[in-house]
Amino acid sequence: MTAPADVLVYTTTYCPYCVRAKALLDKKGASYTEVECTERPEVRDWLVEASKQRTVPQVFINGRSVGGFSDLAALEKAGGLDALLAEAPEPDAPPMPR
Ligand SMILES: N[C@@H](CCC(=O)N[C@@H](CS)C(=O)NCC(=O)O)C(=O)O
Repeated sequence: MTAPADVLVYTTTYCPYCVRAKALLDKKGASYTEVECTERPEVRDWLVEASKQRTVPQVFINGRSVGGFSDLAALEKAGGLDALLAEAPEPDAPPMPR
């Protein structure tokens, strides 16, 4: 499946959950942009605000916070991930740090 959705995965180095989140998206055939924020404290601060979580990874689909790997896996298990990945982004979606 090729996802038209704008998928952003915020990661840090040495993060096993980040690896798992990316592996799940790879398995789904979803394309995504990885935003490595180990050395980007301003992005980490933004992430806490935007996701209400302090851990990485944080996954956003079309600007919507999905959460971390466990949230992504739960969404997939519940059968809700495909629909989100199939949605096209809004043309006027707010900009996200990349
Ligand atoms: N339930 C979360 C756990 C994520 C997690 O514990 N991530 C670690 C890195 S692999 C983390 O962010 N630890 C705290 C930190 O690095 O500040 C998920 O599935 O994404």
